[in-house]
Amino acid sequence: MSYDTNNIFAKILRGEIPSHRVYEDDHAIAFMDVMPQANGHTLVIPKAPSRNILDADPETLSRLMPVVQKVAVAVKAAFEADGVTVVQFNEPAAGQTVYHLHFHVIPRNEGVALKP
Ligand code: DGP
Repeated sequence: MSYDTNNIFAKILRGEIPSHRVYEDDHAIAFMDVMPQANGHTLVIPKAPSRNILDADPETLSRLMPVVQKVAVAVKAAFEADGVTVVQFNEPAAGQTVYHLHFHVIPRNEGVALKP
């Protein structure tokens, strides 16, 4: 499948849709998820146009993963969480609904289930 430049995260990157950005560098941004599965649910996306991990080039991934780690550490501390779930989905069959590569960073606490 090809990359659709009108996907919601592409519009967020271009500033056409508002978002609560918590991190930005030359290659990636992080912003709060509008449908959080837990308080502090954050999304990390590359600025490069990849549909998902299946078509992402290795350079995009190698630049993105340190940001995912940085955001995971920051979110865990900011929300005083016991742990962090880092997850991403590829194609509709796997649960992907927005077709710009993204990692979910979700603070977790002992005994607390994710919101559906
Ligand atoms: P996924 O199933 O992995 O494709 O998850 C897409 C996530 O994106 C989902 O948790 C909800 C979030 N989302 C969808 N639309 C918007 C939006 O307009 N703004 C923000 N901040 N998040 C969005």
